[in-house]
Amino acid sequence: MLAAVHAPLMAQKSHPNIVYIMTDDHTAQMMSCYDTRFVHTPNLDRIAADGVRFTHSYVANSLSGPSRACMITGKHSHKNGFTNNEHGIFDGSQQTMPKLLQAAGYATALIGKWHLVSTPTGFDHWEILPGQGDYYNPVFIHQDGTRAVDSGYVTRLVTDKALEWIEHHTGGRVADNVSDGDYKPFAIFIHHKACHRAWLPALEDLRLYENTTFPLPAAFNDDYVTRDAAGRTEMEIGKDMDIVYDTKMFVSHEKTPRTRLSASYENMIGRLSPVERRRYDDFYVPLSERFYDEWGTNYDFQPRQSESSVQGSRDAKLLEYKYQRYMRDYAKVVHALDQEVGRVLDYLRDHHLLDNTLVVYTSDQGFYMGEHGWFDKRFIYEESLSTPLVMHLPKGLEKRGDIDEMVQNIDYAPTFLELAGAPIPTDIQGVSLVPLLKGKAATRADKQKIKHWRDAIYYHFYEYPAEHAVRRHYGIRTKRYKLIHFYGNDVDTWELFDLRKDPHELHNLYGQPGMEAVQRHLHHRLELLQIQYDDSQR
Ligand code: SGN
Ligand code: CA
Repeated sequence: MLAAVHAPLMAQKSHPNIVYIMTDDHTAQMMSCYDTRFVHTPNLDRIAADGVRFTHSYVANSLSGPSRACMITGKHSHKNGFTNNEHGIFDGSQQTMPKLLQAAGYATALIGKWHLVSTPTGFDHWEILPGQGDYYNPVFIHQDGTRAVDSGYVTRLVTDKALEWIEHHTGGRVADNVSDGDYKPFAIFIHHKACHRAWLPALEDLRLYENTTFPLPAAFNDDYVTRDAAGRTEMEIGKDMDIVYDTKMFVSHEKTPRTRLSASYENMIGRLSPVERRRYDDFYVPLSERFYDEWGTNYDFQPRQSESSVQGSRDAKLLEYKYQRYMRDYAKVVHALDQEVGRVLDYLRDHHLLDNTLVVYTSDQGFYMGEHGWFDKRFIYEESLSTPLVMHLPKGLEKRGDIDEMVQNIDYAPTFLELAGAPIPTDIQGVSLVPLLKGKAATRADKQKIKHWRDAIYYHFYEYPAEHAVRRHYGIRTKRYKLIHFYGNDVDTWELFDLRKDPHELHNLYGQPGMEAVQRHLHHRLELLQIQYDDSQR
């Protein structure tokens, strides 16, 4: 199935390979090198421990397709044209970083979730999941347009295919034995489906984390007072998580209530073979029977009035049950991801490729793990604006430990191009992170760039009306403050947060006495960013 990629070397062999691993909806709270409260991810932590961890890493538009488009173009959504999942079709004829890498002599490959609707361009080899893809026995679309089911769990299959391509490209040789000119430097984009909703674990991981009771996060019972748009979403664990689809309370077709998404759930687990299904049911059915014995069909969640009215109530008990199930399933899915990333790292180590390879681990955006009572993403609020970003660096990039500068997913394209020795087109809006990665090797010019690094980022989310009902908004985040404008037919509100005093963004200070100067300054900065990025929304 693999396209031939052996071709004469063009790029300098000294240019590093790039292994870019991007997961879906994997948030920093669920990665132990960022947050030790919930899970243990030893392999992801290895990348941070041997390399660098970005502590202020953000996306430009917290949604899958838009994020991917920002990443491969180095441009904000209004420039790359893919603003939302619902109506977006990526224009693959435009300039992209994979195409520029190809032109610089790189072999390029893409495996896994693509989600940009149009056929991938700029990759010598690709094999993608249709749309969101499936966890169990998923279909892959091949470069010749054919579709076929692969048996197994998606996280493992994506990794298998990625390693198979690297093996094919390098001839499987250990790097020390490869003479210059033998194969082109490569860039592979490994895009996992995990850990997207509905968080279906690998069968061997079903029983993990079952004895863990996860602590409740900050603002779990948020009442959204002063934040109008936040109070009008459909992403609350309590009222919006589907008891069958999300919480997996399913006994059998006959014995399970029909919910909005129960048919979709039956389709997802209907992909399992009879033997696999038995293993799956052995775990979830007893849990579900106990749940329905206790709750009957009376598991609907009443919208809450205030925090105090929830505490100790029946709804509070149901909410916490759903939260624990959500956390456990998500944690299991992350476990497989961690193991499979470990397999890639081991492969690179065993083939002596680590010295000459940049390994990036990131996600298409962050996610809410119960903060504000939510799952999903979309908002410019911290948990979903942020995305994990850790890197193993090739020789020559000597920085280690934390990098605290504000970086954004539009910066990946110029970074990879600089490492490939390719010119960075002037219409790319991100900036190369290479100066931040040099450490001891930084030149005076690099130090100047670091000194004058951006002190604010721009964000714009467009997908409304849509699932989860998050209103359109744009905003600015500086080191200390955030200014947001929610806009549209049914909303026109501003929010301002002091992240130092209010890290969980509960107190909207917009229009408050004493905030006048800060507010004026942020409005001005926001306008400057919109001019800089040429976004006419004002
Ligand atoms: C699906 C999910 C949503 C999710 C979007 C976008 N619903 O529509 O919960 O917000 O994807 O996610 S589901 O019923 O299909 O699971 S994204 O990461 O692809 O942008
Ligand atoms: Ca996503």
